[in-house]
Amino acid sequence: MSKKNFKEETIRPEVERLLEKAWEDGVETVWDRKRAQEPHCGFCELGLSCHICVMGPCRIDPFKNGPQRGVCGADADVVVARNFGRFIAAGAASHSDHGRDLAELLLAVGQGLTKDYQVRDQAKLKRLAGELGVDAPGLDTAGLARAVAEVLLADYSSTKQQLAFMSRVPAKRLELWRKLSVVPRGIDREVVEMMHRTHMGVDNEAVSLLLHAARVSLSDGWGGSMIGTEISDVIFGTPTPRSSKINLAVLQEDQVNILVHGHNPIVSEMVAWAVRQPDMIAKAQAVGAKGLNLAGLCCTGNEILMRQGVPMAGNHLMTELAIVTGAVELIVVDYQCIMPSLVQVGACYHTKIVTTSPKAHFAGATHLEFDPQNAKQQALTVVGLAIEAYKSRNPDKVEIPGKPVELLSGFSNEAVLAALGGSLTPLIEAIKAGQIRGAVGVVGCNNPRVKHDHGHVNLTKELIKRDILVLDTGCAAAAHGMSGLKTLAAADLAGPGLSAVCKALGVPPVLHVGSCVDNTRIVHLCALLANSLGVDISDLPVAAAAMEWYSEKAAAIGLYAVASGIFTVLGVAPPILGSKAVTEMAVSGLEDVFGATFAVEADPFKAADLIDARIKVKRQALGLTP
Ligand code: MSK
Repeated sequence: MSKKNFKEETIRPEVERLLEKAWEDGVETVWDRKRAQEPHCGFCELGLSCHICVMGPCRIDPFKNGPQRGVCGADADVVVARNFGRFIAAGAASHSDHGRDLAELLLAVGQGLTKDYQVRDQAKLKRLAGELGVDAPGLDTAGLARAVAEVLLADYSSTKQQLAFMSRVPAKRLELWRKLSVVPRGIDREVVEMMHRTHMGVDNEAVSLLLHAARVSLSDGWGGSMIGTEISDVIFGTPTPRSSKINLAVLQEDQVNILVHGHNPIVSEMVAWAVRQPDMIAKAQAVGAKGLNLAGLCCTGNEILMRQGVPMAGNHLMTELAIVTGAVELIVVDYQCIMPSLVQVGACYHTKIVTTSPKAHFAGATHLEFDPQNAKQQALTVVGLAIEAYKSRNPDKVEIPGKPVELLSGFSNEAVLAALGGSLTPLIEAIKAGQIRGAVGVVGCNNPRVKHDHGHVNLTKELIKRDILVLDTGCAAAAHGMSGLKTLAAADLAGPGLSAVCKALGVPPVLHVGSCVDNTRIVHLCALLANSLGVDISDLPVAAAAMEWYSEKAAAIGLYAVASGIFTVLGVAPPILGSKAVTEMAVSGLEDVFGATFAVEADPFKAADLIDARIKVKRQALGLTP
């Protein structure tokens, strides 16, 4: 990359400086590789290339000069819908498999097969057991853990008619899903059925494929992801508000720096335990460091920030740049959103990459597999490797730009309810009075095709200015944190109504609700609000936005939001524009089906206008001032 481009890539001066340093150090980054891929394949961008079978691969010509059908006879609509169906299935599978790992861990806890993990939130376990109908009198914590895990693991099967958490869905919404035959049955079943439907010669009708894609996504949002969130709270504790710091400058020049990256708290929680062990701190000091410093990246960072206040070093596009500081001894990863390039970037410095999941091996990384029996021991080994790596650090290569930014995190639904005094009534009253005009989930990734954090931060600033509360997760949450939007002082950036509510409650106008799987907290909160008001989720003045999304998981989240009745703005178009039928369905037709649609808008200021207009319409329909 030539030097002049750095400013165009990010809103953050410290990221810009590290891009420059990467260039000086001869390190290739995601932005370089993106440029090397340009121009991107137009057929693929439009969803018009098909490699589902080997009669092809095939391409449908969008300009109608070339082939309009693949070798099998599939037209543009079928090719696009099949591809999109598989895209959603992959995203849902990723979240749901993460949830399964947690359900299996809870089962192991219940069976007494691990000493390293326990139930930290017994009250939540009891509540969940009651909700799931397994609160048998006389069951101790282990018995409840076993029973809850068994019920939730059964949701992955193909023998049920509906998932356990359908009990949380407002009656009108569930009735609609029943009419449309999209009530999710088994989590694995819906994904498998999508793979079946999209095999050549099975489902060849775009609307039918899209409806099943919605069913798959619902099995994620009200199934696999929800299981992930709820069990993480049970095992590791339900988040409560806590302050911490964020930005690359949470790395410490005089300490052994360890980063956790990925999604699942199963590994990061153990590493957080290991760095607190006095003998490990002493070992770090013995090699000349002042101590051990742990920080997070991406969603596993969100998990331990929410629950333990462990600082965050940054979001998706900053993962390579964290290594470029020259101050990171080790990155320990679980799975998802971990660029394979981290191994090559690490090799340019002294940074070790440690993989931990049997599902996620990286060529060139050190593999230390974690399981419920060995987790603490493996975490200690990881920390030992980091201390060893510190000896190889080259002080001349160390540069940690910027300053840490304060933030408040930990707003689980339980914490929100507690802040409101135990009931949703004050929030509902504030919405009715127009102090809070609505709420928006601003979520999702970074994407090198979008200026880093520009979409998230500008949209959110616009929304809060208009008295719209923002709830955030994932890499969007880190973006907001680094821009100072998760502080009490940020209330001054909000409109007068939202600002007054935030000041009265002592909360920021942008509430961090967690990682990507924790978007389920948002849909659950919407369900609670809808139930309180006796309406459907689609009647609420709410919306969602993913301005910089890149992953299949984000697409699955967007689709379950829309299928749940939440208008959703995407800053990057999904690969569906090659089909008029599929595109029209996504941006308008779904309104008649689910009472919500997608909109595609890359400009965060225009996206704010779209959301604002939607909120006005919903407020008026409820008889409220717009
Ligand atoms: S980590 S899915 S880049 S939000 Fe959840 Fe960030 Fe997107 Fe991964």
